[in-house]
Amino acid sequence: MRAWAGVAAGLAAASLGVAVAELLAAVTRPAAGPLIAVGGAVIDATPTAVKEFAVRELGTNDKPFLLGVIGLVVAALAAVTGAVGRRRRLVAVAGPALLGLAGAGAALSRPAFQPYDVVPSLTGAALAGVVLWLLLRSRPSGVRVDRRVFLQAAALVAASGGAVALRGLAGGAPGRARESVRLPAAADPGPPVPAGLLTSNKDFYRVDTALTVPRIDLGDWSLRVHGMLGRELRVTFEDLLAMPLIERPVTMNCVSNEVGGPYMGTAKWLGVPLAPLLRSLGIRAGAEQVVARSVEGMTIGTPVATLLDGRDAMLAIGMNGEPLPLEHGFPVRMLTPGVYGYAGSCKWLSSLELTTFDQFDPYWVSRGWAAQAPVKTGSRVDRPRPFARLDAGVVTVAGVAWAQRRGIEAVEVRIDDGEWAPAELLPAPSVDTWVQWRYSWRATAGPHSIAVRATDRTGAVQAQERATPFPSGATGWHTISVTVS
Ligand SMILES: Nc1nc2c(c(=O)[nH]1)N[C@H]1C(S)=C(S)[C@@H](COP(=O)(O)O)O[C@H]1N2
Ligand SMILES: [Mo]
Repeated sequence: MRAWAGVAAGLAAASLGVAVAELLAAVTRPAAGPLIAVGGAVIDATPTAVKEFAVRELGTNDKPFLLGVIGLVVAALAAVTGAVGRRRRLVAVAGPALLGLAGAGAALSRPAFQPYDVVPSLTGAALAGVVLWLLLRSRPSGVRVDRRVFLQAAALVAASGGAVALRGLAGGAPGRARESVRLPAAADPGPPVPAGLLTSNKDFYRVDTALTVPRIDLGDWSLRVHGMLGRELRVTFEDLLAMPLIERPVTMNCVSNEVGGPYMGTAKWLGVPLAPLLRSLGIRAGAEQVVARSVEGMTIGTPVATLLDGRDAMLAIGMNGEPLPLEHGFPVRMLTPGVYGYAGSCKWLSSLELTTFDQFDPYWVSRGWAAQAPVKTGSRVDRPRPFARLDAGVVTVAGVAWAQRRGIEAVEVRIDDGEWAPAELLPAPSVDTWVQWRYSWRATAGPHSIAVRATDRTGAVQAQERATPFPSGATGWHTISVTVS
């Protein structure tokens, strides 16, 4: 047998094995599929600096990219196994076996694993081993190789494998549970929201470590509230719908956002206020943090003092008048105004535990990010775009500024090395949302820089010195360059 035939046999057997494993996982537990499990293990093992780099360079494409890389690695290993396996049958058996063990091991390393999570990977690997064996001995020795028949068989196996894998990765019935939800009106609807202030759900940034969006069946879901409390509570989605709801416009920020970056947005959130709920359960003395856990294993810790200081922290079930989109945490997420998302806004919530700081380090804190994570005062130029080419004359410079909990007192704009000039602030509904600002600039021909800085209502001016997002959020004045002619 030629080398190319060995490569084709290896690829075909591997794609069939992966496909069957993903399909089995789709009906047992999608997170146990080999691609998702290995991807999740890679994400958790990736150093923070690399994760930050991936978020910065790839944005929401970081997950398809990772899956693609894993696919390529598996394909390369499968090709080598096929080519070498022609002569050394031990390799043809050992290759699939090792890949299967890697998939099973990754599945076992995932949060909330079950022993049966090894089944998809091991079954897929066994099948791949058998198919590879058969393909490699498909030519009786001495008979001329029938290229066409072999290629057709390999192509068929590969194509069916690819189709089944896609089906498995796509998961179960998409969003039917969500479509059945009718949100009640808020008992306390909050302040009116000026037009143009909100980010649409479709445009709202997404940052998380979930390789596939969890699809939660409302029938299976409940939230457990436990730990240092007088009594424990378990509530269903129906229970939450029956409680008095609040609706609040709140701006959310990702701590990974660079100065001028896109990872922030403002939505109107509907939910159950958290402080009265916790108080009604009897918070025991010494409880310091609430650890939120999600169905896929994220842990996010928020200080108890933060949640009880009067801000509208909530168990959010609605976003801009709709049930939470799947990507933003359906059916229920935490939302803590004024705290970066990694420290207050766990999506796909499954439990809340009251504990101490010593007892538990949440996911990002154990990776070196700050345990206390108030959003820093900031501002951004949205118009004109960086490196825009403009006509001389009056140009409207515009953007947003934020200082959740404190509120924005003033925004100033500076052209080149000129004086700081006050921008006009548009009305904002509360201290927990960004403020839109604009400034009329008489632009003259030539290259120019435009800088912005905000002052919050404590009188503090936004920090000028550049800080990286790690470990507690970026600082610095957003400055863009434009050319006027
Ligand atoms: N379950 C879960 N919740 C999570 C995360 C996550 O990775 N998993 N990421 C957090 C981070 S870092 C941010 S900034 C916000 C982003 O919320 P969004 O994707 O709805 O904008 O969700 C937070 N909640
Ligand atoms: Mo984040």
